[in-house]
Amino acid sequence: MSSFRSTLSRAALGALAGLLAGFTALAVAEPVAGLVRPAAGPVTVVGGAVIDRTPAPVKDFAIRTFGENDKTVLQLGILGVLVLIAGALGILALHHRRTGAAGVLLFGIIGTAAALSRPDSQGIGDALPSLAGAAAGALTLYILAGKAARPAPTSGGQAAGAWNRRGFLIAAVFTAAGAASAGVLGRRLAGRQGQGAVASRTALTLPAPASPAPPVPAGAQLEVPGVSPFTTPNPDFYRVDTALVVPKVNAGSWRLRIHGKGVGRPRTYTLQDLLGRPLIERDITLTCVSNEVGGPYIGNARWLGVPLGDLLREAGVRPPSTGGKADQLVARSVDGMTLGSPVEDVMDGRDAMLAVGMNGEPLPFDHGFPVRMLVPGLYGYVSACKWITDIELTTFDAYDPYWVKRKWARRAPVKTQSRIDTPKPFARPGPGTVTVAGVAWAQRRGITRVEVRIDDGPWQDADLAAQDTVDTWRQWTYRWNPTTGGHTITVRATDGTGAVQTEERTRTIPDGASGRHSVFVTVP
Ligand SMILES: Nc1nc2c(c(=O)[nH]1)N[C@H]1C(S)=C(S)[C@@H](COP(=O)(O)O)O[C@H]1N2
Ligand SMILES: [Mo]
Repeated sequence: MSSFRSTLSRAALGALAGLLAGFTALAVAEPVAGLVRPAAGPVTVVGGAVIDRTPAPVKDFAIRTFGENDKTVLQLGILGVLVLIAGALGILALHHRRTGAAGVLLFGIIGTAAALSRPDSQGIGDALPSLAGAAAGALTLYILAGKAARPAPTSGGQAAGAWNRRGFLIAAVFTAAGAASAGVLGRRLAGRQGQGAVASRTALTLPAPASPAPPVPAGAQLEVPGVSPFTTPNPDFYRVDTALVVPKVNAGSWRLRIHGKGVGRPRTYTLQDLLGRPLIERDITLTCVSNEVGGPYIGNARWLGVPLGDLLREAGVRPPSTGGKADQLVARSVDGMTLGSPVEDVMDGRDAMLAVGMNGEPLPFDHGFPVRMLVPGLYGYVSACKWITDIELTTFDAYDPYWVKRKWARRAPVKTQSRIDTPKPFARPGPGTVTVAGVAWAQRRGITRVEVRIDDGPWQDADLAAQDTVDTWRQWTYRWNPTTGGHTITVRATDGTGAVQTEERTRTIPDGASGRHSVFVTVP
């Protein structure tokens, strides 16, 4: 019994040694990443590598299940796995110090491989955080396992175990304290890297648009509680991207290069170059292809930016319809994301832009500061490159961007859709008339009609709010006098081409969900 207990407590010591070693590894890797590049930290690169390799259905599931917390869940998952492995290596190290320490080093190699495999890898420097962390972790484990395992000096019949337990404890406390301070230092350094970018955003004053957006029509915003506000405030605007660390780009050193097939005059622009040009201001509704029927990944904002078609024409680009050789525009971000849009769409006169402003302020970092691309009518993953730094003209045959490599469609215009915002699913609306309301969208085509159906009843016209533009969503409302009991409310929209939103349910992959949104409510 007592030998079982001592085995158990020694195993616990081993596991603790392993955890401290893991903690030390991360705490050393952090400041090194802070110095080299915050996005090269081991958890970030491993997380990014996992995202890159996650099959689309699983990624879809993660977005659906964890929503915008998907990245936090991923990072916690990685930390959880690390804790388990570190503990196991610690126990192993009690009897096999070298093997245990080598196991920690192996993680440095995994981290290095992940770092170098990332699309935004800046080369061998990105290996430093993982390697330095693993070396520190391995050394820590080697020392602590020695303290935990070494037999006590049995001079003069002293109680065995007293010396090595104290030695272990002292070493453990020093390790924990040292690792904690290294971790704090790491956060400081990583924070400092972003400070210049933050200052450059604060200092930025956006010029007035040469072509302002007319005020949003008074009737575009219904006075109905629970309906999505016509203009989505920036803090509420959905965020979908693969960045585990939001890129903090300094506006002063930011550059955009335009080059590739058919670009007669390749050029590199600074932010000042762009701000010196005539800017347009437009209301545009942005939608994510991963948005389920009834889902939240859609928002509408007033954007300020440089017309992209003009910029391309200046560079000598011609659309395919007038003989241009390039049919795909590939936008690349500072974090290595690639998105491909049809050149024809970008140059057909719609308000495709390089946006610098969102709802009256410089782009928030989360939404692509200093410059992002927008093409009305296309899902975000084929158009809305955030933190953009490079535009290459090429062909759909020659290059598949990030999501296309992962089985999403090459071309993805936004599908006509509608959503019930109120009442909420399973609500129990009070007595009397129920105001049903929501939004409908069909960017580039506009919404001309919205209908509501109760249970299997006839389709009834909803009242439409005023239309802002064909590129924005449109609110609608329906006054419903229900009978008591459970009811299913379903909505469908008709777009400017006269096409009625299809009933056919499809998944989000490969080119966006179709089908109709319904909500079940119980009227008491
Ligand atoms: N650099 C970069 N740009 C990106 C993405 C990304 O992962 N990285 N995601 C795209 C997708 S899928 C969408 S839907 C939109 C979302 O923009 P938002 O986060 O500003 O709403 O950005 C697009 N631009
Ligand atoms: Mo998206």
